[in-house]
Amino acid sequence: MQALVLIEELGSIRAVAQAMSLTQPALTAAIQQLEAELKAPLLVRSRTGVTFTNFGQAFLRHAKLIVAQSRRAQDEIAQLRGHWEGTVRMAVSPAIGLGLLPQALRQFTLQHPNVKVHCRDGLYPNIAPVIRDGTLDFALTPVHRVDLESDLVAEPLYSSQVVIVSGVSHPLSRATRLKQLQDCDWVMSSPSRGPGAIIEEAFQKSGLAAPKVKMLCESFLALPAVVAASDDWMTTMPRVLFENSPFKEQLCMVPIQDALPSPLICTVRRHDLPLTPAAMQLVGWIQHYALKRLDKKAKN
Ligand code: TSU
Repeated sequence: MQALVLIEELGSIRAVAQAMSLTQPALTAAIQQLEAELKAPLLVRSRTGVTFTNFGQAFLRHAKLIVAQSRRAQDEIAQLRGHWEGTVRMAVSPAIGLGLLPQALRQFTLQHPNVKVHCRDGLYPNIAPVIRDGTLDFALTPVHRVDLESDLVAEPLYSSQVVIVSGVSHPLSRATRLKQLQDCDWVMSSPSRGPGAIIEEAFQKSGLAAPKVKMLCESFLALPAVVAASDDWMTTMPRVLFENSPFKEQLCMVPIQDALPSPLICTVRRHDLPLTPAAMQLVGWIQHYALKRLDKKAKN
């Protein structure tokens, strides 16, 4: 099963045999034995590589979950025995990555120096398949809770602040009302069910026609650069991303007075997969700093 998961990742039996320190004939024989047991071909081998049959794709969905679960089971037992090792795998939104994550990780890695952390970018709903198949332990991402699929659970952390941003030379960079922006060209930072859709929601609430979306840019590394280099594009991004952007000098936070929706950042995980003790502790640190942040906000 592990080999099949790796075959999908690496695309070649030879590469997988190497990665698993097996000979190619031994790996091929193991896969053939599995195919014989299942009475179904899983792979199609060709000169250009290897692809999955429909049976193979169906089996792979189970294999991924089983491989991820057995890794978690090993981690959990080791951690319950007091051996804090293994890996926590998560995805984070840009607001978390630039906001709470650095402090939370610092505390966590001081506490558990032998637990590896694998952190990647990701927003709901795009990230849902890799939470579902067990690749990730959890994601820290904005979610419309009404929109959450029933096999996932979301626990709220805090609301992030979103701002409208243009290049400094955009003719409407000093606009104060949403309706002034109705003819602008927009760069969306996520597909429609993600937080980038906030601008669509804001336009709808203000009784404006849907914004003209000219580009979908799902790279938060490229987004500020792309907008900074243009005189005609507007976008939305988390305030913390604008404030920390190396392109800040070429960007302008458009001072719109109409309220914009604030995405609720949540911890999202599969409802039927409990977190490992290490994952729980890391989430605990994130919750700790989220609460501190809420306290500070309430005091100001
Ligand atoms: S964040 O979740 O607060 O990082 C976020 C991401 C993307 C957009 C708004 C907020 C557009």
